Amino acid sequence: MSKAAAPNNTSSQLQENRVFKPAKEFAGRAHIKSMAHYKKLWTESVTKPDKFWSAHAKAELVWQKPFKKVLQWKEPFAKWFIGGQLNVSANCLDRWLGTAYANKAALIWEGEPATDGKPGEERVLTYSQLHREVCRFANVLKRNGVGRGDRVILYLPMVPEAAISMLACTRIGAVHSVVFGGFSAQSVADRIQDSGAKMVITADGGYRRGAVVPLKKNVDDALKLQDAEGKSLTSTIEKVIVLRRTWNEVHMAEGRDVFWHRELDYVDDKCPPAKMDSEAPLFILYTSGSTGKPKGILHSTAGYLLGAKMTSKYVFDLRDEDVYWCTADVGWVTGHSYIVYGPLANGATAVMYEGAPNWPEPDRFWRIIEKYRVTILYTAPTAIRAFMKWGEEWPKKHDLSSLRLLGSVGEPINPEAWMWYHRVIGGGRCPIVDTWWQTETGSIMISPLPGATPTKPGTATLPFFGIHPEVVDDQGKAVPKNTGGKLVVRKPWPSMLRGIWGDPARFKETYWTEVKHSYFTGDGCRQDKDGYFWIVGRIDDVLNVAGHRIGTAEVEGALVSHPSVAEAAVVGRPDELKGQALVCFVTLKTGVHATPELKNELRNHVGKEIGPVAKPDDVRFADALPKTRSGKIMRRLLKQVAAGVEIKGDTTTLEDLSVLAKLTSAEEG
Ligand code: 7RM
Repeated sequence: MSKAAAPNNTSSQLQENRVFKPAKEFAGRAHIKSMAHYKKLWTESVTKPDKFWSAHAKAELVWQKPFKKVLQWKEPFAKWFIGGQLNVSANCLDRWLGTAYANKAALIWEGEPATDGKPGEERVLTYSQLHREVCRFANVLKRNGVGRGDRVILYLPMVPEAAISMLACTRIGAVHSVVFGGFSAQSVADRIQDSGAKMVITADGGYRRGAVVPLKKNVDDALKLQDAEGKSLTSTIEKVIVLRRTWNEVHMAEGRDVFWHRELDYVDDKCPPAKMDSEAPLFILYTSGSTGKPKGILHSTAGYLLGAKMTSKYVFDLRDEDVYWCTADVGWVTGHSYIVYGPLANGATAVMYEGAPNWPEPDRFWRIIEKYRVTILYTAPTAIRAFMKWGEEWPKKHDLSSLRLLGSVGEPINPEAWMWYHRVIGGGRCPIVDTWWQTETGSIMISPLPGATPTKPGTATLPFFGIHPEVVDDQGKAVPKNTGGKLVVRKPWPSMLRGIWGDPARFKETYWTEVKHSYFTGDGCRQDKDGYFWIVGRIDDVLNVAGHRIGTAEVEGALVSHPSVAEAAVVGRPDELKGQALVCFVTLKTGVHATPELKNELRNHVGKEIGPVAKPDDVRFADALPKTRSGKIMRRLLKQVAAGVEIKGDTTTLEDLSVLAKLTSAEEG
């Protein structure tokens, strides 16, 4: 075994022997019923991509004008379904009118419970009702000067109007850019400036753990911000539309700000869908990279929609009778593709929830699943680990027997969390689809298909149709099985990003320079003997300790497999002898005390799980780990803490700044 491969001999490799075969119920009924069927389709999809994508684009999407050519590839710029015209909102809504789906629930919305103990509000919108609301609001947009190609910032709570405004933009060909409600005024301003948006759609407030998030106030602040020369960052903004949600007092600027509900009085509900070119920009979504300010990831119309639709259908095995719930916020790509566009393009029923998983009690999710008889749950490992920490008693209080499929996204899922999710939430009967993808990829890239793919805890398994991922070395050459390397994608796919808004050079540099003729994902990975892809995490999070390659995710997996540990984050610290030393930040389960003995025990535990090379140099206990709003651990900050330097850079995405303060002031000992 090579040095590089040695650290892979981990608890997760032991999990490779635990194989969960597709349940009979799935193998019999799923869209893809066997491994042979999957392999045949996948092979066709990559050997004859034009034929494959042409057939699926025709079958899945409703076109206003047929496309002439499937793909034009001038690396790194792809154009898909050239000459075609279609409208995303028509594909999500109009196509269901006059069918049995018209009066089916499109969105089931549950608001956050009130502080006085009253249950959360509840709203159901059928396909025909959602269509009407989208048409009316699209007319409001037009009335306020928004047209084809104009950028619109959406800064909203998790209410149906978030989906309505996204769809209304697509109806008239405007380009939305959703900004997560947890971001600051500065982030809103930065995104307005970068995108050159004309309008902001916001709300007076949103509810979060019983408190009101002052969204409109943040927009007011954003619109006042200036650059170093005193120039406004947001001079392109002409109008602000304000939704009444919490009815708290807001300032309305005369001539600029208008109320959503008042505007509806001036419009009717007739709004024909704009004919959009396949390649027309659909949305921009900002995402953090390893350097600089967030990049505006640009997606276009036909390819994105096809990716979102097909992956929703095949990965979640969507059926007419499903009640599907993705717990992401629409401010993230997961919310775009798997709350709004994917499910609606399939005529599915999607649940949308406004609040936190542990407000007012840690059983919110399980209550909602029981109440609406949710059949498919799609959530993140970070949430699963929190539920593990809060204890089994919370899910045990509820009837979760409606669930038939579980999904995971956002980070590698450690085998312990996978097993817990499978046993406690899935009752041992639900397949888990561990879905690997990125904001940039638009839709799921690597994932099991529930009727076909045997799963193993901790791996996203195999590529989706048309996706050609490979693990390569520094020269861009494919590495042998069981060897770590860079994850790349060799061929363009329909839902891939079309660029970074306003910065084609950065697009090329970030994604198409690292490995020749390939899309560089930024993730480290290895394939096992069955060809399954085990994502290690971001390459910048892969450490090199004394010449050994160690995945932070692997060490974290080992740490959380210890009964005392709730969560762990591992970073590198510059070390004169070894290049990098391994520093672990650990939060403990309730009732466990931080002692020097436990530190030693954990070091030895990791040494035992992975190998002596991975034995941590330092274990530090923390009350909580600093995380982005989407639940990703902020390793950049932890690296600085580990190295003992001052915290620098953009900290606006911290879930809780006090967490960081605690860490920096905490003494080692
Ligand atoms: C959907 C989303 C992308 C990064 C990606 C990975 C990590 C996401 C998984 C995963 C292992 C997974 N978009 N990641 N899913 N790692 N297994 N199933 O999260 O743009 O916000 O993040 O997230 O590192 O590069 S994202």
